[in-house]
Amino acid sequence: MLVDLHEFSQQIQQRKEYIDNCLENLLKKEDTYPPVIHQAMRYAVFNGGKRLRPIMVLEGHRLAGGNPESVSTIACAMEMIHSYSLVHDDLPVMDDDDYRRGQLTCHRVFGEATAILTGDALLTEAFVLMSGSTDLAAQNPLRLLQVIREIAQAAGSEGMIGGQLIDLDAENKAINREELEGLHSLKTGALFKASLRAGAILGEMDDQGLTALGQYAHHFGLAFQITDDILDVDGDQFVLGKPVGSDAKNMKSTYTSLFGLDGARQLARQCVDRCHDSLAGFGTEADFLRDLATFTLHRTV
Ligand code: GRG
Repeated sequence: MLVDLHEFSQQIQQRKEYIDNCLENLLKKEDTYPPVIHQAMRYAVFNGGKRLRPIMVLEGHRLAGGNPESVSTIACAMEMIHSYSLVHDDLPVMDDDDYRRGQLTCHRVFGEATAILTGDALLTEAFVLMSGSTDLAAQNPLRLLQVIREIAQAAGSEGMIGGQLIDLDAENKAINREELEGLHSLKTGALFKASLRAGAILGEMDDQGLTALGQYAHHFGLAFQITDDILDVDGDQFVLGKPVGSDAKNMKSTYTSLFGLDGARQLARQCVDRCHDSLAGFGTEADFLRDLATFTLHRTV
């Protein structure tokens, strides 16, 4: 860790507040006709999320030498895509969750049909915003097209949606480490990778740099997923003596069910080391990303 945890969480907080402001301006107001869908879209986006994907878009651009504010629309679009995925993931037909981050889930407040439409609307609006980024289009239309395409692919059937499908399919089945890694690199890693690359592509970073950022994001996604699994079981389930990784609704293979809590922690540290290795070609300008990876090991939410 190059800076202390407290100082770094303040840096994240500042960036999160910047993104929140941009989202506030970009999302349609609650009284836009028809109001219910616009209320639900805002409800889904303003739920206390960490804004990691948009932070990565800004950071990729800054690393490429650009002004992060010039890619704020792309950053917000990534958050809308992420928010859509969470709304759909919480639906009764998927994870059937009543709460997300301590707040009632979208379908519990607005009903299932509206929640499906809310996810659809957030995904669609993300592409309305990105394709309407006239400043970026004027600077380099081909790079903007490349970014929109990479983001669509990352969210689609060979990216996040594909990962979600493999995950659903893996319920109540034993899967090995390779399969678990494959599904999470699609389900979680693809959006991180697209976010970091999007900012960097728009900043005209060279291919070597882009490949390195892609590798960082891949390992970051895995570290993030492993720590997610650790946070899910660390505490209650052990205290209550339930089997690690057990779930009231279904059985899923997780990093903690495969490797135990200590094994998962060790794997997370290895992924963070790989993140740092990926950044070897960058100087101190990449310290934020180095710290972000290390910070993942200490996260509590
Ligand atoms: C339903 C299309 C569709 C996709 C769902 C992303 C996803 C795929 C499901 C989310 C469920 C989940 C717990 C995934 C594991 C890690 C993860 C992506 C957690 C949520 O991301 P955070 O922690 O969310 O960045 P916040 O709340 O900070 O926005």
